[in-house]
Formats: sequence, structure tokens, C-alpha cells
Amino acid sequence: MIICAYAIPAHFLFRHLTRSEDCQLNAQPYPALWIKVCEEPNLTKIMTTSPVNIYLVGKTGTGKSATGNSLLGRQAFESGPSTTSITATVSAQSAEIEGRRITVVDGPGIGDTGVSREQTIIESSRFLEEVMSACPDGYHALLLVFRYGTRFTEEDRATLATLKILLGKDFVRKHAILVVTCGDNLIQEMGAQVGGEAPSSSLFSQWLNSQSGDLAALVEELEGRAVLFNNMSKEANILSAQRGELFKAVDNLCNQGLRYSQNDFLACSMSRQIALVETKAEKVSAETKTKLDKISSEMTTVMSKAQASANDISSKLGQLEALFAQIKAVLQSVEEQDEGTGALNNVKAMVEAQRKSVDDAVQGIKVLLQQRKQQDKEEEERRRAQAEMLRQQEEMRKQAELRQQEEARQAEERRLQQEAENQRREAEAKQREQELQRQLAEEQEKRKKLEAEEAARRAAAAAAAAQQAMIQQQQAIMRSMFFR
Ligand SMILES: Nc1nc2c(ncn2[C@@H]2O[C@H](COP(=O)(O)OP(=O)(O)O)[C@@H](O)[C@H]2O)c(=O)[nH]1
Ligand SMILES: [Mg+2]
Repeated sequence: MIICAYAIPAHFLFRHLTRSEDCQLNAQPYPALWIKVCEEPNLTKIMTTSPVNIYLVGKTGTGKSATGNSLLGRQAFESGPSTTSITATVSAQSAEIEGRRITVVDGPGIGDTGVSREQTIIESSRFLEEVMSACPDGYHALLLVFRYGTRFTEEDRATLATLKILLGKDFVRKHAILVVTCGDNLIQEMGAQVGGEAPSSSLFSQWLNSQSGDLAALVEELEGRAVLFNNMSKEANILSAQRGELFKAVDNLCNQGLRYSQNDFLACSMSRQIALVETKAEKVSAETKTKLDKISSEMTTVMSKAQASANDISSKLGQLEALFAQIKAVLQSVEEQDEGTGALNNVKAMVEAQRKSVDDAVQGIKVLLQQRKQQDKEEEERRRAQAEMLRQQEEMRKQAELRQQEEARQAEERRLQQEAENQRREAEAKQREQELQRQLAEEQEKRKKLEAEEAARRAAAAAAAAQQAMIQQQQAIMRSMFFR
């Protein structure tokens, strides 16, 4: 590849690189070629004529706008001694400086004292979109502006961490350059310390090397890319020199074939989203906890209610299902607010845990209701069977009673029949007896009559005999008389 690079005519490279304005895109079809070209000292001119897009990042008052003005060589941005942000909007300004088109984008401060991390994330996420739109080709460098004379505080360290979330974890290493403003003060103070006429670059190097802690770590991460700016200077050669130092650093970044583009910004949109959601995590968590506590206390009340009957259990189940629906709504709300970032996973886990507990209760009550219904069914069947048994017993009792009554009736009937029979027999006997009596009487009467007749007959016979005798006597008399 190196041989190829040298084989390509220089006029082709020059035309190619100056036409496109995009060393990163140009680098893509010929990566090895471009790197080699940039390393080639006699081709430096090609690079320095390419445009440079810059975005100024830092706290309010660090000198971002002043640095932008220094770079553009005019008062493009409002700059002044204010602790609150003068620069409230994103602004892009361009200038043609020494044959190079410079575009500088300035915006509100990030990580200002008194501004919460949450607010920083919310506001910065919004205006960084504008920053990216302001320069659709992307940025050749992101300038981390730090003011000499102030301490690199814990707050600055936290802001840097936030910036890595907003712009991507690699933005410092790949795209950033440290700009230390108030270079005039640094030169004055360091010069006074060192004494004599040391060049400003060496005083700046000494100062940088004397740093420790977070600032030193930042410079290390930047692989030493740091430039000193005196924004108070009106001297063209000083302004040109510090601009040149910055461009050298920018071109070094560019030489690595990198530019902070929309793609880089979009690549960390999820981390921004996560951070944005995290800003409301505490509030969401507190609100969710309040809702869950309410549901929990309602659940305690519901669970303490009676469950003697299937109706009790059924009503309890209904109330628990209503609570379950409430929890589902809470979970849905958390999921919506989470926006798929997972930043509210802890809150979701809290809701899930309670959802599970209500679900367990619902399932338990369902089982209980099932059992109770089964019991009630069995009880009903048992009752029905018992009622049927009682009915049958009653039936049998009634039948027995009817049978008894029938038997009694029959017995009575028999008795009555018997009695009637007896009476009939008695009557018959009596009748017979009377008949006998009558017959006897008749017999007696007859006998008496016979006897009377007999007596009469005898009497008659006797009378006849007597008469006969008398007759005979008379006849005898007569005969006697007659025969006499
Ligand atoms: N002495 C000195 N003051 C500076 C320098 N750069 C900025 N300032 C001052 O610092 C203050 C804040 O600057 P400004 O550009 O508005 O900061 P910004 O809020 O980051 O945009 C202003 O009063 C500037 O004049 C510098 O290099 N030297
Ligand atoms: Mg400003």
C-alpha cells in the first residue's frame, strides 16, 4: 500500500483532497494511502487547506465564545464576564482564515456550577441535537475548553463523565482537544515563576506537566492534545500562532481518519436516552413506590377480609384482580417511561416483585375458590342426597303409615265384618234359637194341641166311649128294654 501511495501523482491527491473537503470520507477508499499522505511532510500544505469544523464544549465562563472569536478573527459570539450562560443558543459561524474555511459552533455551557446532572443531561441532550444539525458534515474536533486559573474540580470530572454519555465514551480519545484559555494569565504567572524569557509553548508544557489528578488523566486520554489560548490578545501573529497550534492538533486528529459525525452522535443515542431516563429514575421510583405502597395496603385489607363462603372468596378475587390490573398499569407506565433503555430496571423489578406477589395471591385465591366451589358442590350433592334419603325415608314412613292405616282399616274392616258376622251369627243363632223356641213352642203347642186333641180325642173317645157305653147302655137298656 505504501508503494501504491507514492505511485499516485501528487496533483491527483491534491485535487482529490481539496475537492471533497472531507479527509475522513476521502480516507475511506484509500485508508493506507491517506495515512501515508498525511505523514508525508511535503504534503502538509494539502491538509492545512482543508476545512475545519469545530464545536466548543465547556462550562459557562471558561472562554468558549472568546475562543471561537479568536479562531474566527472577529466578534462572532457574544462573550463576557458572566457566571450565568450568556450563550443560550447554539450558533454556527464560519470564516475563511489563511485559506482555510473554519466553522465554529458555540453553545450553552455544560456542567455549570449549580446545575444538576439531571438538568445538564436534559438540556444538553436537547441542544446537542442542534449542535449536530449545525454541522451536518460532522466535527473535525470537539474543543474541551478549560480556563486557566480555575481548579479542575470533582464537578469537572463529573461533567466529563456526563459528556462521555452524551457524546460517546470515545469522544475524548478520538475527537477532543483541550483548549486552555486565559493563556495571557498563564504566561504571566508561569513566566514569573520560571523567570527569564521562556517561550509560551514551553511554559504551557511545564504547566501541563505539573498537573496531576483528573486534569493530568484527561491530558493523557487526549494523548497530549492541548493548546493554549489567549483570547485577550489582539496581536495577529499571536492569534495566528495559537490558531495554527490548534489546527495542527486538529489535523493530527484528522490524520487518524476520524471525524465526530452524526453517526457517532446517533451511536450513543441510547446512552443519552438511558441517562435521560436515569434523570427521572428517582422520581419515577418514588412515585411508583407510593403507588405500590397504596396497592400493598389495599391488598392487606383485601387479604384480611373474610373468606368463609365462595361469595366472599369470589369478591376477594375480584378485588385482587383489580389490584393486579392496577399493578399492570403501574408496570406499563414504568416501561413507557423507561423507553426501552433499561434505566428503570430497578423500578421495574420492584413492580414485578409486587406484581408477582399479587399474582400469587390471585392464583392462591383462585385455587381456594375452586376448592370452595368443589366443596360447596359436594356439600350441595351431600345435602341433596341427604334430602333425597330423608324424602325416601319419609316416603317409606308414609307408605308404612299408609300400610299400617290400610292394615288397620282392613283389620277394622275385618273386625267390623267379624263383628257383623258375629252379630249376623248371633242374630242367626238367636233366630235359630227363636225358631227353635218357636218350633219348640210350636211343638209344645202342637204337642199340647195334640195332647189336648189327644185328651180331647180321649175325652171325645171317652165321651164317645161313655156315650157309646151310654149308648150301649142305653142300647142295652133299650135292647134290654126292647128285648125285655
Ligand atoms: N484574561 C482572559 N480572559 C478571558 C479569556 N478568554 C475568555 N476570557 C474572559 O472570560 C469571560 C467568559 O468568556 P466567554 O467567552 O463568555 O465564556 P463562555 O461562557 O465559555 O462562552 C469573559 O469575560 C472573557 O473576556 C482569556 O484568554 N484571557
Ligand atoms: Mg459563551
